Amino acid sequence: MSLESLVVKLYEIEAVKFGNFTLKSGIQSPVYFDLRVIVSYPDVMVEVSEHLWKAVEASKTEFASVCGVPYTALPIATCMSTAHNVPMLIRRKEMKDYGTKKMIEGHFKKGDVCLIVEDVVTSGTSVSETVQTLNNEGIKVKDAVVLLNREQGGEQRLASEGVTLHSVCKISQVLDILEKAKKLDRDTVQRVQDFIASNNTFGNNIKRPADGMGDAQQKKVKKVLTYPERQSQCKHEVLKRLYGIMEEKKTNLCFSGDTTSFAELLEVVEKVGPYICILKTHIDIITDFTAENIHKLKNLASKHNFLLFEDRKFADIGNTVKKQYSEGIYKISEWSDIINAHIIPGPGIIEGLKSAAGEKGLTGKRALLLIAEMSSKGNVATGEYTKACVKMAEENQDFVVGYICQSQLSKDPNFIHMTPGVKLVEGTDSLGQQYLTPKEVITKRNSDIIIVGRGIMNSDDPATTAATYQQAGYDAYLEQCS
Ligand code: 5BU
Repeated sequence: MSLESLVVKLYEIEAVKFGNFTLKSGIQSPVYFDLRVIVSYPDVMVEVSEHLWKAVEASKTEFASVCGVPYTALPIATCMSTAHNVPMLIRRKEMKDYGTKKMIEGHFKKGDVCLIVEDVVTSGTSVSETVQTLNNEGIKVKDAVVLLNREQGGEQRLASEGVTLHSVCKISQVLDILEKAKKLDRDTVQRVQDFIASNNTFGNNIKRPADGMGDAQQKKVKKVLTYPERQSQCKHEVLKRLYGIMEEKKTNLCFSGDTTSFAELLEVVEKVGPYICILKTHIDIITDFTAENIHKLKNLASKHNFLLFEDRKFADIGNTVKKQYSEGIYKISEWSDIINAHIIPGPGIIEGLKSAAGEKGLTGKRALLLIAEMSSKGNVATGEYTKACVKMAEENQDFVVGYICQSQLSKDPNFIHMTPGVKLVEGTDSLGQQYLTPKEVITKRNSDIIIVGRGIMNSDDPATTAATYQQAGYDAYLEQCS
């Protein structure tokens, strides 16, 4: 089958769709590829696999095995493996809870070279994660092959990580073929071209709003906004303050002071204060809580210029969280600039918390983060749940200023991303916590704030260690902006 016939076939079976779609990132896209459907069309599956094989063959690249990015590319890689008698590896998405903690299934030797197989590449994140998992096992990756390259920066990003992307078809070719086959009208083609041109995920984004515009007229748009740019573009007072502190102190570090002793908390915060933009607390684990100690904490926050974030993770109906936030012994709304909540009860929880702040005359001075994703193994804050969280945040921008998450969910500077589960080396603890490095969190996952607890708390020299995290996080931000 020629490439043209294959593309038309993919269109006919709705593996390629045009309309209005919300992508994983929350962005609205006029085009959507859903290659999952090809499992229902074995003839298309074989054709797709053969086209991928030919694309690699033409490049004369050498490899000992193939590995499909889970899940859509798994059957495609299987077809390539069996048709051409090349061994396959399977990457697990979730680590097994029992037996061997393998992330890669299949036989391999350290130093083996593996070819990655993928259905669609946008930013290259999924391919990159698979490369990382293989690399962790000592397997090398030099090349990846993809059926559809959306031309939104994935190829460049992978190249920057030393992986050459071979594409069977680029989105520009898809549009060309479908327009010639009279499946698409000019307007739709133009709409998709404009979208692709203005939604590049890597480095400088070349905006090409209209046909016939020469290179010289093309406007360069930066991918990552600086802290001052984010500050001037966001609306919420708390967020403006936060970006101001991040710029002034050159830090995106939030310290999580998880100790049961207030005396110890105050002592360590005095040391790490200069290096952080936020102090995160779990006030209900403190045994020697007093209003006087809160007063001291607030003084430290002013002295070292950081915000207070009580990680209370509210999760009840509006009426109850309202009291939990303002009443009881902790009176959180009186001292904590930022709080967070699960969305499990629905938007009433946001309303309840917002009204509690309002009743204390603190509207605009208090802000909420929604817990969109978690760092712990096997957590269920994923997929549709995370999407619902993004929707709720967008509908409550007067109070919600961002997310606790594991990667960027929105490019809008009105939403900040804070990521827990950070250490200088990746790993886990014995109770399911999973750690990423500051560089991974900021440059690869495009989050904004690293949250570090035991990495600093358990260090012999918290001040020096906090400075190390500050540097690592800030360097990653600078790298992202450059
Ligand atoms: P650690 O010592 O760096 O593992 O502490 C992480 C902190 O972040 C700790 O206070 C947790 O309660 C908090 N946390 C988290 O680790 N993972 C999550 O998904 C959320 C919060 Br939400």
